[in-house]
Amino acid sequence: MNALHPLIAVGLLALPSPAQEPTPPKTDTTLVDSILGELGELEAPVEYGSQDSFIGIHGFFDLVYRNGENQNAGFDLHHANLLLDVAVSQDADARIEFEWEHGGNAVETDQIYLDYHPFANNTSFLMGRFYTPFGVERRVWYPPVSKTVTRPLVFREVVPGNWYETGAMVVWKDQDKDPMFQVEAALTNGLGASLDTNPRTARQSTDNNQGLMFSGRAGMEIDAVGGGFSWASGNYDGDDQNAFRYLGVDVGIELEVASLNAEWVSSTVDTPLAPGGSFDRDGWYVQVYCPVLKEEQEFGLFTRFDRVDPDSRVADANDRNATSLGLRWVPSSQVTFKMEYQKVNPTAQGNWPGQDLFALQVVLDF
Ligand SMILES: [Ca+2]
Ligand SMILES: [Ca+2]
Repeated sequence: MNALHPLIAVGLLALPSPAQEPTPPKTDTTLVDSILGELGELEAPVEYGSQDSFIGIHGFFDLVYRNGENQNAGFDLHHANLLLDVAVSQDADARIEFEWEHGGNAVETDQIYLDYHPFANNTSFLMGRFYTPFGVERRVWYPPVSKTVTRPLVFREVVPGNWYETGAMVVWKDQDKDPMFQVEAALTNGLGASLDTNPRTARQSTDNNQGLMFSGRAGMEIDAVGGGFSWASGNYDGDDQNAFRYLGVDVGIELEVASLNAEWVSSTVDTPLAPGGSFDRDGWYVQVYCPVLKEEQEFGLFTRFDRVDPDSRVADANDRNATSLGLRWVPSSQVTFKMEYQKVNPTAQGNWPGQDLFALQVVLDF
């Protein structure tokens, strides 16, 4: 932040009051010196900080109207996110992301990390809280970017949604080549005690055990086709006895007429109730987006097929698939409208409430 230019400051002090006849201004040089001295100190705080930081402030919010079978209908101010992206120096950047979810009922800091890249070979070291390098849905979930209103079932019930972790990560990218390779690897606290019952609440800020989680993704892009393998493993209970493992595969194809994204995830969780036993969770999705308009206004159609089995031990109504159809319209810069119809089908008998869902979303990003 620039303080007042010293000449402007002197000019302000010297201005006559409008009610008076213009008279030669008298300048209290002692006062001017004193104020300029204070301004000088404001420009260079002694405690911390850099005069040369560049701070980008961005964010978005989205309002969703949902009407699903056997559910309450209504509006949800789903996300309001504020992102500070700070360029501190040639080799250090930072990101801080605050999220107010559901009108502020849930407040989280999704990401706070230092991105340190002292070498010129496309290697970054992230330290702090960041999204686990597993799969690629984490890169496109933001409502202004995502083509759909809902997120894939497998990334809510197997992978814990915005899977943030605290620790350190290295990102290596061979970005100027074709094919392009990218490797991300992280050592973090890992998931916590509720993983066997609820993956989303198993995300944790401070570790509940001695063990760390290793996770990573190795990916490649050739022209319009990309893909990768992801892995995560650790122990989730307080005694480091019960392990979890995640394996993921992703594929993406970007063509002029359509883009296709597909991911498959499988996870094994040791079962504390049956020592030596374990169960599996798995699921996948395929999503296709077809742009109809690209210039000035964007308009496109999407469809997605989801499949999830959150617990291999039982065949119940939680084993289900979902088919989504919808459209996305960007009528003016930074304003996005989406409409989605989702039909959910349990693949086993059970007590799942049929969730024929109709959703409307408006997003503003800035
Ligand atoms: Ca741990
Ligand atoms: Ca099942």
